[in-house]
Amino acid sequence: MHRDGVDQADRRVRFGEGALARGARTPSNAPMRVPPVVLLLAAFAGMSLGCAPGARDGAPRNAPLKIVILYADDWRHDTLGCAGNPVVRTPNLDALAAGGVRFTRNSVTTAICGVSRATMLTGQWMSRHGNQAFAMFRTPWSETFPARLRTHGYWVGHIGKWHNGRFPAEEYDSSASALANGTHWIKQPDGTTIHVTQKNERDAIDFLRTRPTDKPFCMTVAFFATHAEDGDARQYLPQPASMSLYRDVAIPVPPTANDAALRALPPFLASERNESRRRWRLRFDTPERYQESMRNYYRLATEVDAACGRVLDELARQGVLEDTLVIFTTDNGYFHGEHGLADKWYPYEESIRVPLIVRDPRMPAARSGTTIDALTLNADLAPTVLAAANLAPPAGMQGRDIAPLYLAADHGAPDPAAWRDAFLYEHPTIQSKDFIPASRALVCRDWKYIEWPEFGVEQLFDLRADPGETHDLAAEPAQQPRLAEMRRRLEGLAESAR
Ligand SMILES: [Ca+2]
Repeated sequence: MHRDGVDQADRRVRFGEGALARGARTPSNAPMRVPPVVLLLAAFAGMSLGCAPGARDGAPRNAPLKIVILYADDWRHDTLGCAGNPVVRTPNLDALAAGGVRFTRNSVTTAICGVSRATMLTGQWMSRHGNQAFAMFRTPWSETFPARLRTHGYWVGHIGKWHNGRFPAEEYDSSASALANGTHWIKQPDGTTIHVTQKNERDAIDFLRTRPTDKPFCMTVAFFATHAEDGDARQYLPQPASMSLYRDVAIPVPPTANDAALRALPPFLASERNESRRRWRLRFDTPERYQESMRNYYRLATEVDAACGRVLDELARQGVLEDTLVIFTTDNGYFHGEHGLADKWYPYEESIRVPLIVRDPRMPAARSGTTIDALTLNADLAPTVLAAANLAPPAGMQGRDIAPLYLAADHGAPDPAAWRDAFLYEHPTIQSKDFIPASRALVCRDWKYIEWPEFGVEQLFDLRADPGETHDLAAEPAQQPRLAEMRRRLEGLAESAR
């Protein structure tokens, strides 16, 4: 019943099938419903107003875009073929990036499912939305992007994983398929089982086929994959049809997946009481287990990629792909054994950086297939979606509309004066400081300052010289002025995040 999941993705690579792989968005043949002159005007508006939020104000308005957010779980920035990963096959997401723009320095402000999803919905840091783990956030629902869209006439649906307390079904037009499960295989009412990625895809396509066609829609597809199945020692349970994928591939072991990097961590992270180490033992503690875990993890990713391809094919079949803002992103990154760790939570790059691919029909054709390295965040998603619907963000929303970064026709880097050059990362204690300790960080383009408040420990990394973050410079006498400045700046951002 799910045999064609990966096969179809493979065919697309070989034969160029599928709406995106056919090159529907190449500059010369992009079938746009919006007249090119309108796009041109929008592009000029974006240029002249720079990167300020609400830069489209005063510009000729396009119709509100339809919105599809493809949202995967525990999937870091480089688990994409188009991001240079030498193993994982993601032909549909690669095609999405080829017809859109990929943000290479996109991060989450908190790397754990529930908190990051609350930020995605509210456009706020944890300090403001108040969800410290997996409960409902304290921000009024009316200030979330789904609520604003629905109030303004959108048909709004949430498919798949929900990790913010009780799912508020009454706030959505279509929500029968919101899932609270944490398993890869789901028992259905008729006694059969279905893989969670298949169910996510099926529910998404049902939403698209049953929506009213006289109003715009917004659909979030929250895939459970590539999250591990926490209660199963095997951790990753892909579909049988995927098992031939990567079977003969030797997955490269990251350069910092070793004992030396583990010993370089603060001792409370290198401790066997730390949950990241327990999960490392489940997944990565022998070379054989490392290979098997990563193969299965990448199989789950390729299954999500194929599901995304079929959702996009459905948009194309309905003739609405060129009216739709499509976003692919995820809720947090993931350690693949780097530093001797597994999972996420901590402020290192593997854990906080996530993919962000945006395909926007307003985008100048010359932007197709380009990348942008501005420091974008999960907090930017809500205001970006609202702006695409011609709606202003609520006053308490803290992220910024990223569209001005790609609506400008030139390929240059964003004006550093017009976009953030640093951001606050924050993570709560989960259970206890020994299990998952709290952390904060100031992340700049080239430097990162990390604070572990429960242990009074600080770290400082030169990201340019030391991208693996294995040489802590916090004790270096020459770095004390920088350390003091970064401490001060972190406090300032933390204050304004509340
Ligand atoms: Ca997650």
